[in-house]
Amino acid sequence: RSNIRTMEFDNYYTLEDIYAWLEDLAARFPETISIIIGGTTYEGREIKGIKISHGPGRRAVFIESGIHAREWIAPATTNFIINELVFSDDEEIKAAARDFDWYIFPVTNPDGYIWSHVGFRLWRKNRRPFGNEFGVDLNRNWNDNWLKESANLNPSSNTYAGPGPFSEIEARSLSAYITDMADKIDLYLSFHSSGQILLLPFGNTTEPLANYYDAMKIGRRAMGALAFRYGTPYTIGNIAEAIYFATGTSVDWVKERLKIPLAYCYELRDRGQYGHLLPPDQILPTSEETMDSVIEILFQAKRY
Ligand code: ING
Ligand code: ZN
Repeated sequence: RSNIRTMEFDNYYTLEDIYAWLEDLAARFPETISIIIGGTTYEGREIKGIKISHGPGRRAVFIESGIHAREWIAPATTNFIINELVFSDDEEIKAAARDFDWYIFPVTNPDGYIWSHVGFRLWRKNRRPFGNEFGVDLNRNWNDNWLKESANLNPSSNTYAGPGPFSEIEARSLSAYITDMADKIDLYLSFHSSGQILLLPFGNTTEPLANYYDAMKIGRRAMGALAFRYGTPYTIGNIAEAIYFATGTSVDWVKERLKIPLAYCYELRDRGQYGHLLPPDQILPTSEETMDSVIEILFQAKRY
């Protein structure tokens, strides 16, 4: 199939279909949409994303999604956000689309995503081989406090941090892409599942560092907006206090190394009933409520 013109939100899509849809959008709206390549994978694929821009000089929102292969609701929700930014008639969404440059990567671990479709559904890591084992956890491989907490040096582990910081081409090349445009990024979002938790840096300490209190305040209001639609409850806190100690993660790296003012990680639905195997009938409600919260973050951030 060479392209798909409409993305439905009643099922999960393959990498091929997501990429074809992005290409089709860029072909249809060449003035505002372009394909961006955030990096390369071990198996030689592109990390393909989309840039939406209504003109020069705008601040940016950066969305990194699907860094963990099995968390299919993350790319699905990210595709919905893209779809809304392009097609919505809602005035607030149109304003958000117009006022920011959007850099969006629905699948930042393409090799793993494919493996979760054709090999093992619950695959998490990338697909680089290490002897008889495979894969580095791409959310433990970033060069900030690498290997300090909750990550390890055993390739058989689901949280294998890799042989060194940025040893993995996916994390290394994507980080270089982000670095090149860091000055214009106001908001960095990373989408995962599951647990219904909004996480903010840092993962190596429960200390309320940097702009913790402001980020918490914005986050609480955003989760209020999220719950308004379907009542879905989220907890919120820094990584170490809200879930577990974890280092070498993307949000800590962009916050600490690039000083991006706001960085959040969403653990999307649910709270464990289905976990990463979230039924397709929850794609749409999850996406809608998440979009509501992203718009609210931007609204709150303007005042911040
Ligand atoms: N959870 C995330 C993980 O990488 C996380 C939680 C996100 C930790 C961001 C640190 C930073 O473990 C899942 N489900 O992957
Ligand atoms: Zn994850």
